[in-house]
Amino acid sequence: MRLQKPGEVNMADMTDMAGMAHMEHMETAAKKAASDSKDKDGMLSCAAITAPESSAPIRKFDITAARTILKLDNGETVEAWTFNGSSPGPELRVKEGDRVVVTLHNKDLEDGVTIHWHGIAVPCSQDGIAGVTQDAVPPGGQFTYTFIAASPGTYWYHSHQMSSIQASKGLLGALIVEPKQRPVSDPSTVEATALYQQLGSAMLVNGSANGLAVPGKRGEQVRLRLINAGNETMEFDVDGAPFRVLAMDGHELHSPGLLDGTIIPIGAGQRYDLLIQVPESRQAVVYSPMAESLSIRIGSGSHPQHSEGGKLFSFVDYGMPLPNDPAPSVEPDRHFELKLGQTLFAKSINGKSFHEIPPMTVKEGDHILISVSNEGGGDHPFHVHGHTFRVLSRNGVALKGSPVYLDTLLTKKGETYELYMEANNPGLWMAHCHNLKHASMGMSMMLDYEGITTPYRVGTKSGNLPDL
Ligand SMILES: [Cu+2]
Repeated sequence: MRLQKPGEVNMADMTDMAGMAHMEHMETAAKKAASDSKDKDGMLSCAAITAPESSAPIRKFDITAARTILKLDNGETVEAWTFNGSSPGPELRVKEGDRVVVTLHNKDLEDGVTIHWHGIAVPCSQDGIAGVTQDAVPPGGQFTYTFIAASPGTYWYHSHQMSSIQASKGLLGALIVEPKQRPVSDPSTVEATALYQQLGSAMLVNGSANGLAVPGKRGEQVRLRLINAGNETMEFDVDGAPFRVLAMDGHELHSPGLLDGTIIPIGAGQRYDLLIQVPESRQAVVYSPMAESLSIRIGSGSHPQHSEGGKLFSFVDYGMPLPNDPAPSVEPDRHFELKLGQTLFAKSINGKSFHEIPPMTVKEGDHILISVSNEGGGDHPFHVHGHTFRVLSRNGVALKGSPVYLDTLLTKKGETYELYMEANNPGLWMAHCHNLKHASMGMSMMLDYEGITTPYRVGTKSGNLPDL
């Protein structure tokens, strides 16, 4: 497990510094760079990249991480790690454009804790990555995150210190950014969040082991925000009513059509917003065979007939192209090919694992093309921090429906996708599989901007182990 626990790694240049004589000097220089904004070599510290002052409305939250004995509603007791005493932690609801200020306190988690804002393009210093953008917050310590919630949608948050351990112990929650103006595609009058997670051995939705009831009258339109905060792909179907996919990963789709008998596969870390109209029979049910006791009952009529089968939803031809589509027509400045697979003992990208994978190095303003292939070892939901990418093609077939913008792409064995991204958020960013167990086994790399450095270090020396 050497790869998971290097002595000391600088994620800005991936050198394993353990035992290097000039290490102390370099660390001091880097820490100094955090206070000056640029050091003498013209390097800019990630720690100095913050949200600019603005007159945006401020929304403040306090979140305390602590060990908690949770009693579930099925009678089971779980030794959990919680945010504000529950798992999931509080649903944070803000308005588009708000300045979100969250103070994280660590009561008693010995390994330290952070919060990563999954899907939000925050400034580098606010991304919550232990050993890259900050040190893990020790017991008794605190860290205040500040960012602008610029893009409305369904997001979530989780610890990115020992993420595979801490997320499954319960350190996660939903983050909803309400739009200033409701999109025309959304006529809903009711909305509900359904966050699915694996807490120890229990599958839960919104912390319940018994499913979810969403009130709704006949004919009413419900916006359902589905969040997969577990490690495995979940497939959902909707019984009793046709439905639409309004948004993926927080980004609205254009002219989404009605679906019936269609299975929605949601990869780990992904979000789907569905629009479901309460039928004449007054109840629709959202059901996942992976979590049979966790169905979502919408409305209050008789239980609809469950229909087996159906075809898998594909975003390749769903919805309509935008009339004035800002489609990326420029030649990419950088092209990266990532093969997600496994070696004998590890999960790998291009045959290497964790800090041994060469980073994708870019500079601000670059147009980036990324080809991602899944060569096996399970589903790999590929997540990029700090950016939203556009999916151009799957298996060589260009998308012909709505444009699709994601932060997490579900890939299945044998699939290849082409993604387009603009380098518009200078920093040091992780790009990893969001089956966090795979990330902890090495399927985690960096997207580094030229000229950005960090005073923080990953490894056993600092105790910052973002993906363990
Ligand atoms: Cu994976």
